[in-house]
Amino acid sequence: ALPTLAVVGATGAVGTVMCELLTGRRNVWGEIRLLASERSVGRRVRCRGEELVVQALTPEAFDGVDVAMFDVPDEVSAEWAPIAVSRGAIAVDNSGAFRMDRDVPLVVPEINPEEVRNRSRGIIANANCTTLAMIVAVAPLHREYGLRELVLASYQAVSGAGQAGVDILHDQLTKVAGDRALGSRTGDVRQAVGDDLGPFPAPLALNVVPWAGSPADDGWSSEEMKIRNESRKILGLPDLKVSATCVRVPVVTAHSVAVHAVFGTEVDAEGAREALRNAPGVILVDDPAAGEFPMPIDAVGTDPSWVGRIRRALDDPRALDFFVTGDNLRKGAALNTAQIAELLAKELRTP
Ligand code: 11C
Repeated sequence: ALPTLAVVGATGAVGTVMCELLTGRRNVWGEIRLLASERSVGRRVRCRGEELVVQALTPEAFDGVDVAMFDVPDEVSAEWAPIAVSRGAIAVDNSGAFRMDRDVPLVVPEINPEEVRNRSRGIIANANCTTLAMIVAVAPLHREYGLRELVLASYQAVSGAGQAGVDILHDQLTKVAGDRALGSRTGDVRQAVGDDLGPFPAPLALNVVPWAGSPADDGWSSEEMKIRNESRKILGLPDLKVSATCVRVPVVTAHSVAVHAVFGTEVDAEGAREALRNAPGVILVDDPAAGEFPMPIDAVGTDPSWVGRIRRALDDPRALDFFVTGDNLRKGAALNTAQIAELLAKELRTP
C-alpha cells in the first residue's frame, strides 16, 4: 500500500506551493490529508487532481499518517511535530524548531540523503531557504576542492517573510509608482510609503534592507546564524568558517546569494563549471557576455538552484566567487521537504 501523507499548514505560503508541487511530481502517496489552523478548516484545495477539504490540526488527525510535513511557524512545529510522532508519523519539519537538535538530521537529498535514517526523535528537519539555495551549489565544489570558508551576502525575497511580506511590497510599490522624484532626497521614500512596514524594519520599495530575522548575539541576525550553523551541519564541517550578511531586497520570490568560497586546494573556474554542470539540483547559467546570469525573475517557479558569474578570485588561487539564485518557496522550502518525504515513502512502501 502507498503511505499516507499529512501536510500541516496546507493553506500558508509554503503549503500552497506544496499542494501545487505534489500535483506535478511522481505520485508516491496514498491518502493526502491537509491540516491547518481553525480559520482554514473546511477550505477546499486542489491537490493531485483531487479536491481536498482542509481538516483541523488535532492529535487524532495524525492517526494512520505515515509522514507529516510541517509548513508552519517554529512554535507550531515545536508543539505539533512531537504529537505527530507520538501518533506514529515521521515528521518532516520546515521550521527552524529542530534543525540544530543533535538527534534530528538536517537533510538535503542531493547532499546527505543517508541522514534520513538517523531520526531517533522521529523528526527530520528541512533547512532555511537561504541555506538551501546556496548549499546545493556549494556541495559539489566542496567535493571537488575541499571547502574551508564561506563569505556570503544574501539578496532575499519578501516572500521569505510569508504572504504578509509579499502584500506589503506590492502596497509600497503602488504608493511609490509614478513619482519620479522619489529616491533623490533622504526620507522621501519613507514618507511616501508611510508607517505600515509589514514584517520588515524599513521600506522595501526603492530600497534594500540589510536585515533578516531577529537579533542574535554581537550584532549578527538569526538568519545569518542559521546559514552558518546549517551549512556546517549539512556539509558535516563543524569548523567551517562562515560570515554572512543577509539583505532583504524588493523581489517577490527567489533568494540570491553572492558567494566567496575558499577551498583547501587551487581552483579553476572551468573545473568549477564542470563540477556544477554534472551536479543534481543545479543549473549552470554563466554567459555574462550574452546576458545570461542567475536571476530571480528566471528562477522563480523552477526547481534547481541557478548558478553563474563563476570566477577564480583575483587575490587567492584557492577561492571562487559566484552568484546563486533559487526559488525560496520551492527548493528553499516545499520541494526539499517533498524530496525528503519521498525518500521516506520509498522506505515505508509495503509490497
Ligand atoms: C526569510 N529565510 O527569508 C527566511 C524565512 O528559518 O525557515 C525562513 C525562515 C526559516 O525571511
